[in-house]
Amino acid sequence: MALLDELREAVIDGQARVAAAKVSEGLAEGVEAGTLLREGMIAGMAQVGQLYEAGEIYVPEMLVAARAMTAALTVLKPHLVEEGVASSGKVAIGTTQGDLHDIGKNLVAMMLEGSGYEIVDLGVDVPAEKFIEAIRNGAEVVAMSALLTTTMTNMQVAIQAITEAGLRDQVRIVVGGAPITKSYADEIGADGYAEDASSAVRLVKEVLAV
Ligand code: B1M
Repeated sequence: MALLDELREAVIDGQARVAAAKVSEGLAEGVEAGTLLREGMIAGMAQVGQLYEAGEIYVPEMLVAARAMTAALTVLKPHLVEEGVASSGKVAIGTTQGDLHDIGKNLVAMMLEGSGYEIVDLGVDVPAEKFIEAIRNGAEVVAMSALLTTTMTNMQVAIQAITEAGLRDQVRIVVGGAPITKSYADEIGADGYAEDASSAVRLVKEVLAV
């Protein structure tokens, strides 16, 4: 579809206003929010990653692409409500220490919020102490996101610190992000792993039901 191609190109080229306008246009034409997200925006970001790996673009171009993605997500947010999830709870979410990638984390937070969960967004580059503080303030679930192989190990550091603080039994810990796998989540003692934002909503519902 031409509109999805244009949305993808706008994200790749970092044209924030065009990306946001294409999302509005798509929604007005009846294109599903999930289709705009997956086939337009996320496909665009995947291509940005490939271009970066191939040395065809550099960090500044990645940054403007991320801004375009964020602008498009802002328009999409009210339409990203997951259906059929009724339960609620308090979820603290953040990217692990050293990690500044927040688009995926924001998307997970938006979907959870749209599904009735109270979100405490701890932001990016979150040290273990901030997760601990959020648990002490009543978070029932901690969701950690990491996009770098160098920062994913800080998930384990945070889980260890939460355990040492005597809080491990009163919180469910879920993890995700491009380099994370189910076996890594098991290895570091997390309660669950989700591949994308919709499965994160299902996962949070599951771990709260245990
Ligand atoms: Co960076 N970057 N980046 N980057 N960046 C990657 C991750 C990379 C794969 C690019 C590449 O080489 N192909 C690579 C990592 C390599 C590695 O570790 N193996 C990389 C690198 C190397 C770097 C720097 C080191 C570059 C440098 O400075 N030399 C640097 C590190 C900065 C830091 O964090 N300390 C850096 C910087 C940046 C920018 C700041 C320029 C920018 C981020 C801006 C921002 O986020 N505000 C950026 C971007 C945009 C990317 C790519 C291109 C796109 C990431 C993204 O937003 N994807 C990325 C390449 C790629 O992913 N293809 C790349 C879209 C997003 C919707 O997907 O985040 O995967 P994602 O989230 C998904 C799932 O993973 C899941 O659900 C989301 C929705 O489906 N999920 C969860 C995520 N978190 C979850 C938590 C959960 C559950 C599911 O909890 C339960």
